[in-house]
Amino acid sequence: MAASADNTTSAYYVTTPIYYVNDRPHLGHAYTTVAGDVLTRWHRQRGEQVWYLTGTDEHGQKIMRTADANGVTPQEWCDKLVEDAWKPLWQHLNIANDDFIRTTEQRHTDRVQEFVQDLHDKGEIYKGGYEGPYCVGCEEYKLPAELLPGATDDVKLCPVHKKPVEWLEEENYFFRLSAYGPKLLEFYAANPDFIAPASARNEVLRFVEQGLQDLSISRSTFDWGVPLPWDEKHVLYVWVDALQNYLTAAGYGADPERFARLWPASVHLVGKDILRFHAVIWPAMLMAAGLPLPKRVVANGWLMVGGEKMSKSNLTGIAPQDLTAHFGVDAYRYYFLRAIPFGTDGSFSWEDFTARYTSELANDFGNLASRVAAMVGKYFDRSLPAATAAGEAEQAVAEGLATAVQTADRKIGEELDFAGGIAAIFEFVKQVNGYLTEQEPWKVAKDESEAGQARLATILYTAAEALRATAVLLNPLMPVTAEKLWDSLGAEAGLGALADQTIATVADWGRLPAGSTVTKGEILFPRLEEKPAV
Ligand code: ME8
Repeated sequence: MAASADNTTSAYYVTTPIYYVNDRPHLGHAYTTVAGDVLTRWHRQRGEQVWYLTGTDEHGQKIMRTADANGVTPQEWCDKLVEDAWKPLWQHLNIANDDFIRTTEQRHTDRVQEFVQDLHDKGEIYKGGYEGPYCVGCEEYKLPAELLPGATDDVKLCPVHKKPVEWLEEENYFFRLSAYGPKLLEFYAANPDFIAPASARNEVLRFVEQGLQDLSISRSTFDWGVPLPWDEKHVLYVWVDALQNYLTAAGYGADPERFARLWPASVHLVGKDILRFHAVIWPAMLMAAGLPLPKRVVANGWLMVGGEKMSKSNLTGIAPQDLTAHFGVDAYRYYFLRAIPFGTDGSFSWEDFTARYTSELANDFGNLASRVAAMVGKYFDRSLPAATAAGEAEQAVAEGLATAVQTADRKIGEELDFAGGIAAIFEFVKQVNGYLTEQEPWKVAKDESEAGQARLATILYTAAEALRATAVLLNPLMPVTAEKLWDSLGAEAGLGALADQTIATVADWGRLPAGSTVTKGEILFPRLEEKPAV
């Protein structure tokens, strides 16, 4: 069968980091994964082909030690956590990933061996010795200068984990990373959008300008990893193994048609803690292999607690599920992206979440939806009337929508400025609320003249049409709520499924047909219960 046109166009391919499975997922992991989900859903809503990848990083000393400490094999440990904790959370948060990759899968380990063998054959890998301080938490050799003082003179701490580093001395294989400094700098200069935000880009530039050292890419003191094909006493360094997941899942070495469609990746989403791996080591490895480089690496900031990066050892004690149980899944997806400008650090608080839930979601948006449905029910027996008396006020709402769509599409779809894009959509929601307050349909309803009824019909049509567009714009962010709104507007009968509405047409005014059956569905954002004790 001939490939259809669809199969040959390139897809918008977004990845999250693959997370270590030494523990359960926390708010920080969910933050990056929700961001990627909103980004890919936005591009799907544009009608583009999309591929969204997440997964788990299962090799290395950290996982091995955790499994040991729990009296199971590393594979048993990974299998259990992936199935019991990681996949269920992504399902719970409505993450629409197209694939889930695990680095212990054979589809991955085979490709990794081929990739490193190729680099070895090309002379990019050589044997040497290395000694230095190593942090198992980071799975990385550290530079003595970056360590923090410990309890005694001979104890030094990792600056990220604040735990003692270990002194390692090994015979390893090395990747000639140092040769790639100038080529990387040239690439960054030619591709100013490769790394975002600007602060992250500058940090990487300064780091590479100082000169790069060759990278130790194998370990021989433990065996939980991918064996080097030419020397099976060594396993591949976990980061080199992990980074290649992006190639494996794209079909590298296995499915040329898919690989052509997906590679290079459009966006690698990462936390800023792992930016150097993605913006320095990874592109250098790809250059060495002669493969195209990803288009962008975008780093999110840290969710903080008590002034420190939120991590497994420093949790708030709040799991994502504790928050969704209280606020609901859609509000959870909304809150972190709305409250923290993407790329900057931010703190979470129950108070702030509660305040935004109440004022933005329940009052501004939820109430608007239920008021409009109630009035169409009351005055027009649930049948959406036509707007026969539109004037300047209605024109202003239509223009407000056009602006919101343009801004949100640029900010969310291109700039990954989720907070800015969501703000643009909610500005529009505010504008519609203001329009109703000014037009006072509940007063106009008392005017039984033909002109009065035509005005009432026009006002309610305008508000319902604005909600039609809002449902489409919020679908990538809050899919369950958007679907409820779509149902309540009776939009499917005239316009088809919500998923099939495109961003390109969302601002075309007047799409929702008069005569649609508008019903008051369930309340979109119910009043919150008392805050639970956590
Ligand atoms: O680094 N705030 O895995 P990991 C925001 N396996 N984001 C956070 C966060 C926080 N407090 N804590 C974690 C690894 N994250 C490697 C990746 S990729 C080839 C290999 C998010 O389990 C953020 O995206 O430590 C960060 O980069 C990632 O989780 C680290 O997850």
